[in-house]
Parts: sequence; C-alpha cells; structure tokens
Amino acid sequence: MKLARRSWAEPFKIKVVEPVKLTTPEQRSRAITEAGYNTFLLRSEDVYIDLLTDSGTSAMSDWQWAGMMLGDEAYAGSRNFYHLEEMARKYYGYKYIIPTHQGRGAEHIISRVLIRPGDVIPGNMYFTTTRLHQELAGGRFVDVIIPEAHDPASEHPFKGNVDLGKLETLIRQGKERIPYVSVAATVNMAGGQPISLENLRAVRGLTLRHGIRLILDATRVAENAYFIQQREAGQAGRSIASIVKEICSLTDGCTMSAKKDALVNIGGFLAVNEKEVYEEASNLLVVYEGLHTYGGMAGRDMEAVARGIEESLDDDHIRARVGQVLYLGDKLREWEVPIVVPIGGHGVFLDARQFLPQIPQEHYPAQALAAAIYLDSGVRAMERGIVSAGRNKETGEENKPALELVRLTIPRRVYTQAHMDVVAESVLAVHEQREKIRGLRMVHEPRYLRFFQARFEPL
Ligand code: P70
Repeated sequence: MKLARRSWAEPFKIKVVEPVKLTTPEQRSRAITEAGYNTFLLRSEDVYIDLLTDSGTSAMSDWQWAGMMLGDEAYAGSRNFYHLEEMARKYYGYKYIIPTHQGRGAEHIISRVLIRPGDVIPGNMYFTTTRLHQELAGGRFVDVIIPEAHDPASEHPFKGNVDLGKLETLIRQGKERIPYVSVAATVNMAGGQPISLENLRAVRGLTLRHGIRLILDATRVAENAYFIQQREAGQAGRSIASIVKEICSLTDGCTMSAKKDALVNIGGFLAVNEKEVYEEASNLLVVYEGLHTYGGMAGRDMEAVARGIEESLDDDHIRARVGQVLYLGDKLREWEVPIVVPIGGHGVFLDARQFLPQIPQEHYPAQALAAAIYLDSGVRAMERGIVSAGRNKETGEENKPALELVRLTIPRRVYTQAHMDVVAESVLAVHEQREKIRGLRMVHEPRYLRFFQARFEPL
C-alpha cells in the first residue's frame, strides 16, 4: 500500500507541561450556571481544553523565555524596546513603532488621532474592539466586505476581500469624511478569512487615487499570508515573511495585537509611516498607555514580542499552526457538522443557525451552543453572533448579524492532535443531541462589549 505522507507536523518538541483538569458533568453544570451561561465568566480551572481564544494563550518558545530574563526594566529607553522596534521595522516595514499594552490600546490611539466626529470608516467587516474605538472617537464603521463573507457556506477562497464597488460608492458620497479605510488580515468575525494580495492592491490603488489612508489590522497577518501562499495565483513559492512585508507595504500603518500571531501572552503596537501621525500618537500614548519606549509593557514583555515576531513568520511554524486548525475543521466537516467554510486560520467556526434551527436569533443560539459544548466535555468556546454584535449606536436596537457562530479557537503550540480529536468528538456528540438544546434569555447586559460580562438563563 502506498502511504500518503502527511503535509505538516509541529516543528518543535515539548519541554514543559501544564496539567489540565478533567471535570464531572455535575461540576460543569454548576460552573456554567454560576457563569450565567457565558463562557467568558467560567474559571479557567473548570475548563479542560480552552478554545475560548487564541489571544495571549500561545506557548512561548525557550528562546522567548530566555529573552524574558533579559528584560531591561528601565522606565525609559529599555533595550528591549529598541529590539522590538528593530524587529517590527524589519518584518513589517513601517517607520515608526509605538508600543501598546495590547491591540485595543493601539486601536484607541489611532482612532483618537485620525477620526473626527461624523467620520465614516469603511472596513472588511467589523471587529468588536476596533469598531467600538472608532465609535468612541465619533466615527461610524461601514462594512464593505464582499457579500460572500456573510454566507457561512460560500467557498470563496478570499472571503476577507473588500467589495471595491461598495467602497467606491462610499468614497463618492464624501471622501472628506473618510479618515482611513480599515483592513483586517485575516478577518476574525468572518471566520478567520483572508484578504487576497490582488484585492489589497486594488484597494490601495483606489484609496491612493482619493488620498485616503489605509490602516491594517495586522493581528493575524502571518496566517493571512499563509492562505495567500497556498491559494493565490503566482504566490506559491514565496516565503510567509515576504508576503507579510508586501501586505504591510500596501498600507500606511497597522494596529497589532501581538497576543495572536506574535506568540506572546501580552503586548501590541501601533505602527505608522507619517511623522505627524506618529507625534500625535506618541503624545496620546503617554496619557493612556505609558512612555513611548514601553507603552504598557514590561521590558521582558517587549523582548518576548521581538523574538515572537521572528518566530511567527517562519514557514514551518505557520504551516503547522494552520494545519492543526484545518485538521480539526476537516474532521467536523467530514462528520457533517455545519461549520464556516473555507476553514479559517485561527479556529473552526460552527454555524449555530444551521446547528440549532429551532432557536431564533433573539434567543442567542450561538451562546447556547457554546454552553452546551462546555457541558458535554469541558471544552470552552466563544460566542460570535448576536451577543457579540451588540446594539446599534443610534437606535439602540440589537444588531442582528448574518453570521451566528461559535468559535473553537486554537491557541498556538499548546494542544495536541489528541486534544483536537476530543474536541471534534464532543462537538459531534452535542450535534447528535442538538434538538434538546434550548435558547437563552439575557438577564444582565453591560453597556460596552456586552459579550464579555453578560449573563443568561435558560428559557
Ligand atoms: C480574540 C481576541 C482581539 C483582536 C482581534 C483583531 C482582529 C484587534 C483585537 C484586539 C480578543 C477578543 C477581543 C474582543 C472580543 C473577544 C475576544 N481578539 N483585532 O479572541 O486586540 O485583544 O490585544 O486588545 O482579533 O479574537 P487585543
């Protein structure tokens, strides 16, 4: 028999382990009730396999940990800042690097610097924190992603693409109100879907013609580059690092949550090319984050980011990272569990509308599904549907997104293939009992980013 050789395996071996706890159904039932059916409110000790997020949950390498011991904890001018600056410039190519405590710190600063009340910010689908900072600065986010992105079953290879017609219409309606176009690579809320180089080049061409800036959310740009390498015509032979560099070169700056791609537990930065924008940003930085040579991070954290950036762009790393996500997704797909296709870069997204057709969106099907998976096995997932979408800023009505999803997010370098099998088997078991799952009623609703702290009760 001819063996098919597998296409990826982890380019590392395991040196340190952290025990995780198996719980009983009774313990889980108590825990989810106490958590108000919100997986964000569970204690991590009550979780077996934690797929809440890939944010800040990666395993650092021995090289990164060694760097932590070299933290220069000076208030000003830490050598680790200069190392971070050097690596960010080298790999992303921007001129000015402004460290922040995490991604939303960078989003806050850039929104405050560039947005004026009444402005409109077009983007390839909203992200919760990004949109909120745009709104708090007086702006309004307008979705210009291609329609396929809102369809979980569309196999479009680049569901993160911008709909150029929609963007052009917005520009024609008043370009003076558009401080920048915001592009994410990959698009989290669409299911970790990439934008193509061809589309990004076209967006760049269009915005340049109208003198509008392009700001990248580079949080998962390495994963986006992997999909370009694998799927886009003419890109097959290129390294991840060179594709990332080109993506960044097509934009005027980026916000970065280093907690994802860059393999650290905390950190981020804002990067820009314009001196005046840098000056204004670093001035706001001292008010909200910290001095421009630490921005809310310890020296050791900055060293871990500097080293993590380099590791994150290694071709073998990224192939194994996305390969593990595809492994889980392919398994669920084979078993006919409804998921978002194509499978994304950082997680597998369950389509809760199809999974639980008996639960109307007002009864929070994705929230209920995430709770049901936890109850089954102690696997923690995250709601990405109507709860996450929040309320309309003007009318106060609940936003009703087309996508009602549960995200099984895979931390980088943390779990094994056997863990992925356990997750897939649990989701299948829940799928087989799906008609027993009931909807929820929200009994506590915070004003901002309600999904983090909202509480629910079963109907
Ligand atoms: C997640 C995390 C963070 C994130 C992101 C993109 C594309 C910016 C940020 C902000 C954490 C999270 C955030 C809000 C709701 C749920 C979870 N995403 N851009 O799990 O970065 O967290 O460092 O401030 O995905 O997807 P940060």
